[in-house]
Amino acid sequence: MSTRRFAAPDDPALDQLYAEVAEADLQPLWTQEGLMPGAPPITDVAHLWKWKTLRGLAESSGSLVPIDRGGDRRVLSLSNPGLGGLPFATTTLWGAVQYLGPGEVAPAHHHTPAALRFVLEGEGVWTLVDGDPVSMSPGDLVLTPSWRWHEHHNPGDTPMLWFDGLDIPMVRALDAVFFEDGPDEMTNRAVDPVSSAEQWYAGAPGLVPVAGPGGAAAPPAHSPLLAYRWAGTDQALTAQLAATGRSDAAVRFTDPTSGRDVMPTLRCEMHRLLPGPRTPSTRRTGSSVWVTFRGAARAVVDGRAFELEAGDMLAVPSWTGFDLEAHEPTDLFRVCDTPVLEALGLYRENTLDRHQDVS
Ligand code: 1HN
Repeated sequence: MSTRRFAAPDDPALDQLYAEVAEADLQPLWTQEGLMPGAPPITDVAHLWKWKTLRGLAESSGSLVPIDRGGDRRVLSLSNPGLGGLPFATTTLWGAVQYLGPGEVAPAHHHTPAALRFVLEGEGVWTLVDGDPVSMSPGDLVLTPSWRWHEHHNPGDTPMLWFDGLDIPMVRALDAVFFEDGPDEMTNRAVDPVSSAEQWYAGAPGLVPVAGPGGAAAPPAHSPLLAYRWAGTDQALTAQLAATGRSDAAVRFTDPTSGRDVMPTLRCEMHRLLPGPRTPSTRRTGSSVWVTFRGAARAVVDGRAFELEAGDMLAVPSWTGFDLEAHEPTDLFRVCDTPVLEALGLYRENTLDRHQDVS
C-alpha cells in the first residue's frame, strides 16, 4: 500500500506523530492510497494455453518424471502471466493438466482445497474417493471435495489426461490449507461400473433417496454425487437446444439434494454453442477457467480475441467483458468462483450494450 505524507511542511509535531504511529505498527487511513479503487484493480490477465503445448509437455513429463511419494501427482499448473510466477490460473483458481500413464497410480492423500477433474483423453482410469471407485471417461466431471481421500489408478495401456480445477488460491488466502498423505498400501480392487455415489444419487433425474447412506447425519457441504457423466451432460444440452431453438445452451452441475453448486467454492457449467451470433458481452465479478472439450470458437476478452480448439484452456479474470462465437459446434466446460462471491454478497454482473471491438 503506497502512503502519502499529508502536506504539512515544517511541522515537527506532525512528523513526530507519523514517526510514532509507524513505530507502533499503525498506519493513518488518510495517508493511504488505492484502498478503495472505483473498480477492482485486476492483476491476472486473460490467457490461453493451447492443447498442443499442454499435451506435448504433459506427455514428455510422463516419460521423464515418475510418480512416487513426494511427487504424488504429475500436474502442470496453468501459471497466469499477470500473477508474478504464482502457479495459479487466475487470482482465485488453480487450473492444470494432469497426466497418468499406463499402469500408473497416483497415491492417496487428502487436502482442504476442493478439486475437480474434467476428463479430456483416455479410458479405463478410476479415482477412489473416500473408498468409492469412480471411473473416468472423456467429458466426465469427477469431484474430490475438500478433505476427501483420493487416489488415481490407470490399469489400462493408454495414458489419461484431464483438467484439474481447484480452489487453492482462495483457501490459501484464508490460511486454511491442510494436507495429509494417505496410507502407503495401495487399494487394489475391481472397479464397479457405477460408483456408490451414482447408485444413490443418479438413479433417475429429479429423484433423490429419502434417506441417504449417511442416515440422519448432517449432509456434507458438497454434492454427494461425485461423477457427472458426459452422456447426461450431452443429453441435457441437446434437449435445451431443441427446447429453445437457439444456437447456445448451458447447464450447471449441481448437488442433486439441494440444487446448490457442486462444491461450496466452485461452480461448474457446460456450454454448447452452434455457429451463430456472438453471445452478448458480459462482465462479472470473480474469475473463470474455460476448457474446450470439442469444436472451434472465438472468445473475446476485453477486446482481445482468443481462438479455442479442443483441449485449449482460457483464463478469464474478474470484471472483464467476455463473449463467444462458435465456428463449429463447440462444447466448453467452465469452472468459476461464483458461489463464493454470491455467498458473500459480492457477485455483480452486467451485460455490455455492445460488443467490444477486437484488437
Ligand atoms: C491434487 O491432489 C491433485 O489429486 C491434482 O489429482 C492437483 C494440485 C495441487 C495440490 C493437490 C489430484 C493438485 C492436487
